[in-house]
Amino acid sequence: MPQDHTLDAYWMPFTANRQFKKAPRLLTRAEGMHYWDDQGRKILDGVAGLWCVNAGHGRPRIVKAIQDQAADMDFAPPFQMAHPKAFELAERVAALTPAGLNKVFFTNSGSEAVETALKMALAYHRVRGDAARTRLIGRERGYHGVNFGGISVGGMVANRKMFGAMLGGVDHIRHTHDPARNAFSVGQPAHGAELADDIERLVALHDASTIAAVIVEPVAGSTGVLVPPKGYLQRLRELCDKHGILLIFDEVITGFGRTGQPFAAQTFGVTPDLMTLAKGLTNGSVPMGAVVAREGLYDTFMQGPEHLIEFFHGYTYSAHPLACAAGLATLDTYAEEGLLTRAGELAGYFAEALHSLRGEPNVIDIRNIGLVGGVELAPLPGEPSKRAFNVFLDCWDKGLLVRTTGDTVAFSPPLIIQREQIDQWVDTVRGALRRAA
Ligand code: PXG
Ligand code: PLP
Repeated sequence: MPQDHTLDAYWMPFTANRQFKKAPRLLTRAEGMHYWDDQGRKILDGVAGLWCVNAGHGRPRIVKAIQDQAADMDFAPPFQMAHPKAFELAERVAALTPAGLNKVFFTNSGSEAVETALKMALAYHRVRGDAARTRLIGRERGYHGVNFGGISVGGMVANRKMFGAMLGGVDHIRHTHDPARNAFSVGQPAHGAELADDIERLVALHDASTIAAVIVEPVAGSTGVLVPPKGYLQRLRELCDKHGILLIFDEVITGFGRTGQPFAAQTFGVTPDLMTLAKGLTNGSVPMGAVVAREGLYDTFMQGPEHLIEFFHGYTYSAHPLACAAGLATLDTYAEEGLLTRAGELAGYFAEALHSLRGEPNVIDIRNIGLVGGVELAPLPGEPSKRAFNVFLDCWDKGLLVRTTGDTVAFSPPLIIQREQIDQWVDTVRGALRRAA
């Protein structure tokens, strides 16, 4: 264990810094389904790093691609210049996304992808001559990263309340979490399609002519794995079409095979106008995000003199060569091993295993789709999120990495997981729940 002073300088993100620094959990190696900590303990990765290492850790093809790219060319300016792999990766991503979504803009994270998509939506209406459409609609309990646009349309109170007024002109539709009607649903809940009609309330309040876009996660991940009720996303799509509002799916977690198809848009059969991606795009190996836009949306920007920049936006590290190399090798790995549809093959087994936790102490709901699941616990009186955090610490002690959010324990493993490892996750969490009772 490092000495105390070596832990001082690092201000850790989204972490209980003082608690962590008293008893650090340090990861030093990773391969396949496992991490090893600084004590040499082997830890089963139940959360794909942070919902991102979909092909498992240390995949040789990805490692080699990054090494080779670093040696060949470290960096290429992305403004008024480019390198071949950026085009190649864009084409490969476009081939996986739903038909019609085929213009790919690269960022370095999911948060940046969200900012980019929101700006695209605003600029799109303006270049169309519909400049009054400036309002952005998010959803309660949404997570869209941590930048100002993302927290403005986001709906996590703790991520918003410290940061002042954020963006103006934002409103939110209701979330879909309805345990009274839907607790312990296996897969998509039966009740709640009508919650999409909340769009009509905001249209009545603000008028459709002022609304640019609606952004939702097809499955809310960070706020506790909230699976869309049957028919809900279809209804959102219909209402956005009816009112000329763009629909943005934030697929940062759901993208790259998590729900059983390459994208949740395909799993649920609903195509958005813009889609944000990150995480699984490079298997978590090099930071990268992307926005994928409808063909016609891109075309709308392509007017005016050809020497002028059409969209005043971009990052120094957009389409970074290392990220593009990693992304191409990642997509090869997914394709070779059929990983983008593997969650669908395992979903039945996983659902049964996960729902076997029903009846364990303090379990008040279980939710699942594809290879993502949430086990919601009754909060300790007066101490929200502590019960789940204790389960997290207990599992860590027993050699399992889980992710907790609020009082929900989330399951989101690499898509290479074996059935015995699903059992190990469920049994370890079961033990932790019983020990905590
Ligand atoms: N949108 C969604 C839907 C996400 O899940 C982001 C945007 C932001 O991506 P970046 O790469 O900027 O972090 C995310 C990220 C958690 C957790 O505890 C989830 C995320 C990030 C950190 C923690 O569930 N998702
Ligand atoms: N701040 C300053 C002073 C900069 O010059 C730049 C980029 O040139 C940025 C912020 C943005 O950095 P990035 O493009 O990596 O997002």
